[in-house]
Amino acid sequence: MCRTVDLHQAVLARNDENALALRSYLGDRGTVAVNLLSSPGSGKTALLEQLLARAVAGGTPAAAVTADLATENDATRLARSGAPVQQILTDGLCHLEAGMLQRRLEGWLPEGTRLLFVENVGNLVCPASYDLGETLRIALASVTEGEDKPVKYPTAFGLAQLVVITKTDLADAVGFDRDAFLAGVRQVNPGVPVLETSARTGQGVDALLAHVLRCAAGEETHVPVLARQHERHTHRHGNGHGHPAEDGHTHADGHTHADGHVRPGVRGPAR
Ligand SMILES: Nc1nc2c(ncn2[C@@H]2O[C@H](COP(=O)(O)OP(=O)(O)OP(=O)(O)O)[C@@H](O)[C@H]2O)c(=O)[nH]1
Ligand SMILES: [Mg+2]
Repeated sequence: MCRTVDLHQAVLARNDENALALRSYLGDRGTVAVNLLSSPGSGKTALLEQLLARAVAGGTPAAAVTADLATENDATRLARSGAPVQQILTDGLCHLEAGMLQRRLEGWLPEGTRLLFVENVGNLVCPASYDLGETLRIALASVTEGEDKPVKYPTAFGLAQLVVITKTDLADAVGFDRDAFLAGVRQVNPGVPVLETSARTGQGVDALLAHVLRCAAGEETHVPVLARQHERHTHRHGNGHGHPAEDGHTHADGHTHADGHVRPGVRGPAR
């Protein structure tokens, strides 16, 4: 008998299991993971350099893992902050997976790390579907990329719990249409907080770190509509519960629908 196996769905399902284990591993250590996702060159590393330096100066134990297909350039840049940093080379893969991150953390993640920043591979498509056990997912876009990125990449921006506009020092030079960008964000992810930053001038970096710390303390949560829709879909068709999920109820495995993180099984459509 022949059986059709959807390889992509199988890979995502395995990642969800690994992300569940990773979330619990991090939770046991009191570590909160922040997943940064954007297109190549939009300024993830530059912003992280600033965030890590401020976290270190402010006495918040922070660490970072950065992923690329090639080179250790970003790890070298981030390590200048004084925070512990690891580079993952993905061997051609366009995204990070939970298992890859967990393997890198084991035996390395320093005791007492409060914030673990994870710079994903520069890509607005593949990484969007992979839960990394994070508590906060940030989608970034620089003013030089154009205003339409949120609507062109609705999974990446639709599953974010925070959207960050980068390189605002260049906004006037490139004629960035802020209102159009914000309208696009509202369309794919109503209610998501949006912060504006420049790693060059430092604008908005303190506010961003403060937001991350509030999320880590559970004081700031945003559950994207897209995440709720996918969760309902998963519950009806994928996980055997046989009923759509309602926000606020608790399952036998202890997870609830009001806790604000993008849960295993909550992901964008397969691409
Ligand atoms: N003017 C200006 N340039 C910036 C800013 N942030 C980053 N850049 C520049 O943009 C380029 C790319 O920045 P990176 O931080 O390497 O971008 P990235 O998102 O980490 O790139 P990948 O890791 O390749 O995906 C570099 O030349 C930075 O100096 C900013 O706020 N303002
Ligand atoms: Mg980078």
